[in-house]
Amino acid sequence: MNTSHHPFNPIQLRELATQINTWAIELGFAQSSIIVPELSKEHQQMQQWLSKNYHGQMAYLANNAALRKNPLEIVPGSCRIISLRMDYNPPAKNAIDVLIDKDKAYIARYTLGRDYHKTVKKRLTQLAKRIEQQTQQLGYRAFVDSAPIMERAIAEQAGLGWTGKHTLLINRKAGSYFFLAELFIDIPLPTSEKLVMNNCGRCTACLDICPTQAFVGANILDARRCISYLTIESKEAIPVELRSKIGNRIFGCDDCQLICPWNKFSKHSPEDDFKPRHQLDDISLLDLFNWDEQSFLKNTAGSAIRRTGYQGWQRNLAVALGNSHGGAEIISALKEKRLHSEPLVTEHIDWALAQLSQRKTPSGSTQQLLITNAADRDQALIIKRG
Ligand code: B12
Ligand code: SF4
Ligand code: SF4
Repeated sequence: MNTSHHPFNPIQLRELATQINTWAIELGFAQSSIIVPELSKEHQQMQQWLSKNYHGQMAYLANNAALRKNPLEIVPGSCRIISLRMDYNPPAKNAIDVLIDKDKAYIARYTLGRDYHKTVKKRLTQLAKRIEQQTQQLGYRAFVDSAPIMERAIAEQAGLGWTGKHTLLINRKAGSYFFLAELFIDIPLPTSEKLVMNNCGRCTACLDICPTQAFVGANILDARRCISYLTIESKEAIPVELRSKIGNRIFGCDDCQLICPWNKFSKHSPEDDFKPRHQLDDISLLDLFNWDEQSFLKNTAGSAIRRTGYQGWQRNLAVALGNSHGGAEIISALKEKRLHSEPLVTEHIDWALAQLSQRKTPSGSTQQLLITNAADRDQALIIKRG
């Protein structure tokens, strides 16, 4: 990064800070705030979290501990972080309706459309270019979902929201369906950190609803049990005892956010990029299971779903089919795929076939379901289906 001296007086810096917030909104961000973070407490807690192995196979989370504590050191010459959030909640088929339908595939809301890394990074770069036009010189680096950065802790200090018991950031006016991103810059702009009150109160709905009981307690997630980890990050077999709890969630999970009362304030994102592609918000498990590798690659081009790879995709679908109503078509598709699959997938197909052969009635699952009425989320009910 260029560490050149910027000859701006305090008034110009203040004006620039205000302009940056306006440009950020024009570029599709919901909010931005400038900060010099102080993360020693969060860093220490993260070390504790890592020492319990809650991160599973996400070894990258244990790397770069020193940089995580002092993020500005990641970009030599930088002296401020612009912390931003972008809403993603897409207009899509009602999440609960999909979760209840055991033959449909549930894909987390954040990834129904284009890969957010691409969209958000592009906007961050556009924001940097606008600042550069104004200042002539700018050293910067853009990050979104970048591993060595504690994005949530930074955004919390910046005042973009508070950390909910589910470990995600919540904004009073917008809920939690947003991405976090950062622009590191070398201009000493006035900071705008703000302490946001924690509004979780006595609520524990997210902790209680989690289908795999992944929370060790408030604010502490054992990622190894989280469906998001199991279906996206893990390259291994899904633990047998968790398979039936996964239900029809084939890529990520939103239950702890769907139940959160603050998400009644979430508005649909105006971004076309986040709108569902290939009807991924309303598609049957069988249709997706029938995709061959080429179709998978073609249909997930430019989508974050590619991250799981074709094997991971098939593994996840096999588990969900084992939790479905079953029927001749599903059983024959599983048997057919079994002939051409790698051992990881074959083992999950065998599990699915065994589940379906044991099933006497179509709805034998004790899967926890979440029923909420979008019009009145306060009336959210949690029921067990026997
Ligand atoms: C690794 C990761 C995951 C992992 C682990 C999640 C987790 N909670 O850590 C997995 C794969 C499970 C995951 C899942 C999801 N993720 Co994710 N993930 C990340 C990533 C890359 C790093 C997060 C991290 O550092 N985790 C490590 C742990 C240590 O962090 P932590 O929970 O905040 O740790 C604190 C607590 O453990 C606490 N603690 C520890 N001990 C103690 C003791 C006490 C007493 C207390 C009070 C606290 C405490 O202190 C720690 C530090 O503050 C970030 C991007 C980034 N670079 O920050 C995105 C990020 C957090 N994920 C995001 C999203 C959207 C999701 C999902 C919703 C996706 C989905 N729909 O499937 C789910 C939500 C699951 C959940 N409830 O968290 C967004 C969240 C946006 C927001 N509104 O907050 C982020 C910020 C990505 C982004 N750029 O937008 N994710
Ligand atoms: S994303 Fe799903 S599995 Fe993960 S913690 Fe939230 S409710 Fe539990
Ligand atoms: S569900 Fe309740 S406890 Fe969980 S994050 Fe939302 S308000 Fe906080």
